[in-house]
Amino acid sequence: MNAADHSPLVNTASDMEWWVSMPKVELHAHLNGSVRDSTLLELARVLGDEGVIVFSDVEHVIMKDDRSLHEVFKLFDLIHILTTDHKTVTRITKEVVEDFASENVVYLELRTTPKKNDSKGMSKHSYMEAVMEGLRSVTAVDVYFAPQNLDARTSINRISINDTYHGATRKKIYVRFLLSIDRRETTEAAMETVKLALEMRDLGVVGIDLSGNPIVGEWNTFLPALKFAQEQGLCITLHCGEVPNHEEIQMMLDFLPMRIGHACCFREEDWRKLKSSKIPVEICLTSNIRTDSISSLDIHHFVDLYNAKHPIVLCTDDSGVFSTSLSKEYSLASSAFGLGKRELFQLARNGIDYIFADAEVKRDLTVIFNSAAKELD
Ligand code: 6MZ
Repeated sequence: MNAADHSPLVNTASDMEWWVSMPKVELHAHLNGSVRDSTLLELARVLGDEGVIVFSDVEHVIMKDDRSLHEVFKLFDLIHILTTDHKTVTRITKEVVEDFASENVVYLELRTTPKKNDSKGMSKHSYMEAVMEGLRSVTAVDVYFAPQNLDARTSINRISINDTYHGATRKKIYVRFLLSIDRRETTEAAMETVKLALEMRDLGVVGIDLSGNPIVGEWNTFLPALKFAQEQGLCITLHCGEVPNHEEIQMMLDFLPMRIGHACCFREEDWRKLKSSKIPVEICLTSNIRTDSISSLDIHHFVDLYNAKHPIVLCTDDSGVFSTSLSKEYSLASSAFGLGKRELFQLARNGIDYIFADAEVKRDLTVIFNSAAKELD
C-alpha cells in the first residue's frame, strides 16, 4: 500500500487497489439488495424455465442501472420472488458474506427482513435459520459470528493480532445481524421480528432496523415494537429522511436511535437536532444519487457532516441493486470530496465506534486497523 497522495481527485487503478486492500466496516447493507446480478439472473432463468416468470421480462429489470426510488422498491418485490425459499436464502447469505470479505470488509452488520411465506413453508424464524445456515456454510473465508461459545460449529475464535488483511492470507470477517422491520408491516408483525431478534441474540443478532418504501406506513405503527426493542437493549437504526417527511424525521430523532441511515431530506431544524444528539449517520453515496434522493454529490450532506466532525460511516446500502461495493464508495468519496487515503482510512477506522457488536469485537477491530495503519507510514 502506498499513501503518497493526500487528495487524489481522480482515482487510478492502483488507488482502487488501495480502497480494496484497506480494512473496512460495513454497517448498512441489505441482504436482498446485495445479491450478485449473476445469481439473480441464474435464479430468474430457473423460474422462467418453470413458467413462474417470463425471463425476458425480468432480465432487463435486473440489469437496468438507473432506478428511481419507486423502481427500486418494485425491483425488491421481484428479487424477493427470486430469492425467498430457504435454500436460496442460505445461498445468497453465503455469497454476500464472501463478497464483502473478499474486498476486506472486516466487520459486516448485515440486515434483512425476516419473511413469512406460507407457500414455501417459511416463517420468520425459519427464514433466519436459513440465513444462519448461509453463514455456517461459508468456506472461502473465516467467519466470526457468534458472540458466545454456545455452538461448536460457530467460529468464536477471535481474529489474532498478527493476522493481516492483504496478500495471500485467508480473509476473515466478523458478521452481526440486524433484523429489519418493513414499513409495510403491522405492529404485530414488527413485534414478532423484535421477539425473534431477542431469541437470536446468541447467534449474533444485535439490533433492529426500520426500512422499506419510505412513503409507505406510519411511524406510530412501528413505535411500540421499536420501544420494546430499545427497552430490551437491542440496538436500533432507522432509515430516516430518505424522503421529505419532517414530522416523522423529528419523531425519529426524538426516539434517539443508535444510528440512522441516509438523512437526505433534512431541514435546518433536523440538522440541529441530529448534530446535538450526535447520532451517527450511515452514508450511502451511490444509493442516494441513483435514487435521486440527492441530486448531485456536490451538495451531498457528507461534506457538512464530515467538516462538522459529526459521526458518519460510508456504506453500500444495496451493492447488488446499485452495482457498487464498499471499496467503490470510498473511491467515490475520495474523488468527489478530495479526501486522501489517510483521511478515509481514519473515517473507516472511526466506524468501529458505531458498530453494534460488543467491546471485545471493537478491541479486535482496533488491532486490525492499527496494524494496517503501520503501512500508511
Ligand atoms: C429503504 C430499503 C432500501 O430485507 O429483503 N431496503 N429500504 N430504503 C432503501 N434505499 C434504497 N434498500 C433496501 O433486503 C431488501 C429490503 O431492504 C429494504 C427494503 O425493505 C427491501 O425490500 P431484505 O434482505
